[in-house]
Amino acid sequence: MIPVQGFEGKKVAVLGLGRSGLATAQALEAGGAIPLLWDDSPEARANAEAMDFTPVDLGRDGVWDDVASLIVSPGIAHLYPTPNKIIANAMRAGVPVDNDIGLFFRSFASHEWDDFDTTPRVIAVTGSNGKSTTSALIHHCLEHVKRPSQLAGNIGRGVLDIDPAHDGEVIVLELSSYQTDLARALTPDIAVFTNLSMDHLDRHAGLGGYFAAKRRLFAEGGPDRAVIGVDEDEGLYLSNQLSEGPTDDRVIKISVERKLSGPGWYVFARKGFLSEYRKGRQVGSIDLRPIKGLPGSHNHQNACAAYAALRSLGLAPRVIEQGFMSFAGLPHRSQIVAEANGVTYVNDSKATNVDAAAKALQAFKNIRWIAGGIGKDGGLGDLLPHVGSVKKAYLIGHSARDFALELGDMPHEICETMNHAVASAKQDAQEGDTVLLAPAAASFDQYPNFEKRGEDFTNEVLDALE
Ligand code: UMA
Repeated sequence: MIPVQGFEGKKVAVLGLGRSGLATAQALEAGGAIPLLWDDSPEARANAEAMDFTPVDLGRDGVWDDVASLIVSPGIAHLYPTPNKIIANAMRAGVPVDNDIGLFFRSFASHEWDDFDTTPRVIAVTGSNGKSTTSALIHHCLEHVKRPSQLAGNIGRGVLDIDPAHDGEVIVLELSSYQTDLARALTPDIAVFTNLSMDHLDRHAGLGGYFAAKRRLFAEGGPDRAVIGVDEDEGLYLSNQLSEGPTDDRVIKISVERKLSGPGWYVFARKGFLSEYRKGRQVGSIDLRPIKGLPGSHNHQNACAAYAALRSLGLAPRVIEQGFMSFAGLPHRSQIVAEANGVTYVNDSKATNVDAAAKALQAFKNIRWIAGGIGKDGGLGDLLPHVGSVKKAYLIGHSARDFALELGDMPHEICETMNHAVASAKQDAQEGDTVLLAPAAASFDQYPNFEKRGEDFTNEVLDALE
């Protein structure tokens, strides 16, 4: 773990005792701070007690008198839709509110680094979609070249849980808007912005607030190198703000919608071919089509982002290509879980919003589409232009009927459960079809999280094929 610096002998409150909160508590203690821990859930408090921590009720009077900081877990709202009461009280008492990401950036560098030949570096990846795959792909390619590397953040491992860096190590962090919004220090060496689409709007009071939260990654101290997806207006604007002019190659622009040209540094993918141009000359290219772990244009965008980050670390194009070839993809993201009788079964449970689902729908043909759960604001809206490859939809969960209304004439069936949806899709499927779970909705009506939903789909498929 990374011992937290700067709070020796001081009390630091920690709200939320999930993955990030428990790692934070341990890292604070390792750095000599006195953590005061609380979670609104009795079960989470019991977990903490099992780890020898004693929870302290942060709701009681006078608790903030000598507390140096409050560290908040990303899932707990500090402002919108309404601030959590404990956070609001801390703010009223003038206690600085921060999160594990802020603690990480202030604590990561250590005196041991004085003896290193190569200073450790941090790559931070944000964006609405593709940030997990991009982060994992960067990490995979670094491992492929045997460069020391660790992967943490929104992808599932608390950032303070990682081991102190080795000489030349590269830490790859996936950061959500919840995490970038609150962090008091955000100083990656390389920052990546994949794309922006509607998500988490309740937590940021709309798209502007959501973009502002992500932009903080590029504002606080400024990374040495920024990799920016410019296919949306927001990315284009961000790249413009960071750049001194057309020849400034501190910003690497990436696209999957158009060929980028000019005197700067560009990486783009068209018709399955990735190209890198610098100072007007092509310096690298990769045929992405045979790479099984990166199907579809959304994954080609992830490949462009990872490629650009790795190039800025100095890896050669051929070495990156070899890394891409051996990348198996991430669970729940365009993950092929079975192939039988000419039918492919794909789990994209991570497609929790319309934009991610649209990308999955564009990556495959002859689709039997399993969708539904808790739909997001705006319904299926932006997805409808991309359903051309869908033969039939199998609708589950809370939004099944609403989705059915929006799909209009498209063949569909209200299935309610995953079991029913998989059984119907399997029965209907013909050779050459893809049965695709891409829900375009959150999972919480039927599952604790998208991972459990993806696992249920996979198990239902494997059972049905037995
Ligand atoms: N809690 C309270 N009071 C509240 C709300 C929650 O005490 O009002 C407590 C809960 O009882 C629970 C704890 O807070 O014990 C959970 O905190 P959390 O939701 O922040 O979950 P963690 O386990 O700490 O996981 C967090 C990220 N979760 C969220 O952002 C919601 C994980 O991202 C991340 O992997 C992990 O830190 C390690 O960094 C998950 C996620 O869903 C994958 N991210 C969102 C997404 O990808 O869309 C942003």
